[in-house]
Amino acid sequence: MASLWTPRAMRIAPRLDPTAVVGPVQQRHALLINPFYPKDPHASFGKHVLTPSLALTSIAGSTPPEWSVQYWDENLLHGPPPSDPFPQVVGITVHLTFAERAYALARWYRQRGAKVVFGGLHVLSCPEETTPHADAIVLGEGVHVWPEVLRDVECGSLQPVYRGTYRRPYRDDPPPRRDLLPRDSFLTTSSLIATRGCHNRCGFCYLATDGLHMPYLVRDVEQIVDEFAADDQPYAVFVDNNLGSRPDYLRQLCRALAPLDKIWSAAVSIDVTDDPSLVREMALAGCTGVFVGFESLQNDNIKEAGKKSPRTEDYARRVRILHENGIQVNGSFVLGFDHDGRDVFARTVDWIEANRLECATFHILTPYPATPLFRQMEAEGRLLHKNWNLYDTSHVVFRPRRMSAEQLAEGYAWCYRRLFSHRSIWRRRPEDSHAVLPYLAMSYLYKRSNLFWHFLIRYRLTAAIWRPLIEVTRRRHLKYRATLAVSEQTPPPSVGSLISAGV
Ligand code: B12
Ligand code: SF4
Repeated sequence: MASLWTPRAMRIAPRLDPTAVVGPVQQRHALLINPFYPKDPHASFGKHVLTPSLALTSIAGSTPPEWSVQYWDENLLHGPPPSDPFPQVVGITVHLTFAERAYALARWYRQRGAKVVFGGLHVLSCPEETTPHADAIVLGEGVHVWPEVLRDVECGSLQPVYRGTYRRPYRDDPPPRRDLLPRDSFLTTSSLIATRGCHNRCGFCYLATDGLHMPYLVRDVEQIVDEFAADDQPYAVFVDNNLGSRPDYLRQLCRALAPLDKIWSAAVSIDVTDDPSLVREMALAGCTGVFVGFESLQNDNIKEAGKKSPRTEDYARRVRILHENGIQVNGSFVLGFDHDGRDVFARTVDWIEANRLECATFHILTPYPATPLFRQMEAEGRLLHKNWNLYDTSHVVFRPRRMSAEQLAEGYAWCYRRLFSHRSIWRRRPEDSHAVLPYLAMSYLYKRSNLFWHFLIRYRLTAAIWRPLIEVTRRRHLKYRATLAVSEQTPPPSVGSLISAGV
């Protein structure tokens, strides 16, 4: 069983010195902060340094050239954010799980003379709560609003609220500033995004938040190819909500990516397998893993969540289509839906093992504020509290229908224990014997090495350890792909890659 002892640095945010004295405000200097959040010891710490969020690098990309900009991610364990030079503006991305930390950071910088601007999902969900903590908030899309915010700061006319719209052509966004990222600290700095929104609107998803109008928009495939090529990394992670919402676009993107000879993974819904020829195109374009939101193996749960999805009885066949194309599957499962009884835990993990999913993530059902699920739970009096720190999908924050909150919490922990056990890792090994060794190496490193991850993150060794493995994977993939291309009729045995998809 993996140790659940968690180093202090993974649990508690770095201290902000209340007595610190700072230098004069540096005009036209902006500091962008991704605040600290505590890590779930049941899951892998590795996922936090797989690939960075694009929120702040996107904002940095639209910063006017006369401004200098600095990026700080507190989760890289290098202490509190810098204060020398002292920024004129601090931009903070706010999610509900780290809202409290964002408020503490804002207080510290505002007391010393900086203007603090908030953006991100929680600002959109709970504007009244966030407003008093910042000088300005940006609701929704921030890239096109940010230059206006900075102009207003320069003129001394900063407004309390700015509104971004998701209705502009997506191709107009400048590329994110990946050059600001500490390259050694991430498995890959190539977080890419090609699309926005999703063809679904599940009641528990943040995309169903009141006031969020995010049509499915796509960028030009050439923009994606150029960004991937420019970042000089062998592996990219698409952070799109659902890269497969428009199959025609995904096909076009795959054809454009194929000549790069690089590898990538992406989140897709399982209906991407409706057309196996599209899955083949993904493999031929370098896709080695997908993160699939199966959510539940109970059709009633899927139906009530409003997700348009194939019947769950057909999931196994669809997983096989991905495996037959050498694409690893990281399945995402939500526990605690109204039709889930106490048998849900064993049934879910049994299914994962029977279908040899290389990886899986579990989430306790969490009603995000301002979503239909939240309204339903609130109306039914089932919310246990509104302590957002615990709305992180690893704590139970509502009263489940068919089991107790304690049973749900224990079942969740049990699912991870079982998934990361030697027995389960072995049962899920790829059928292709050549792929077993890399799969085991990756599984043990990713899933059973949280203390090692702490060390790698702290000493910026993530890239040094992972890149050689990625390069080996890329080469294996290229060989495999050559066999795929010539044998369209008889699919060759699946090859495991070291990289499991997703977050
Ligand atoms: C990369 C990623 C991660 C990474 C990095 C997270 C991090 N905080 O650094 C990892 C793998 C570690 C991760 C972990 C988790 N994640 Co995550 N993750 C994502 C993902 C896939 C991409 C984020 C991204 O780059 N988006 C693209 C950027 C451009 O969009 P954006 O963030 O909305 O930013 C825009 C605006 O909001 C605004 N904006 C944002 N910040 C700022 C700041 C300023 C100053 C301004 C002006 C504007 C602005 O402008 C930006 C450009 O328009 C999203 C899904 C998604 N596609 O967004 C999920 C997502 C954010 N994650 C989510 C969740 C639930 C989690 C986990 C709890 C999952 C888990 N159980 O482990 C953990 C918790 C970690 C945490 N507490 O943050 C949820 C959040 C739901 C919610 N309502 O809060 C999302 C939305 C996924 C989902 N579909 O449910 N995640
Ligand atoms: S399919 Fe996934 S990304 Fe799309 S709305 Fe449902 S949960 Fe959200």
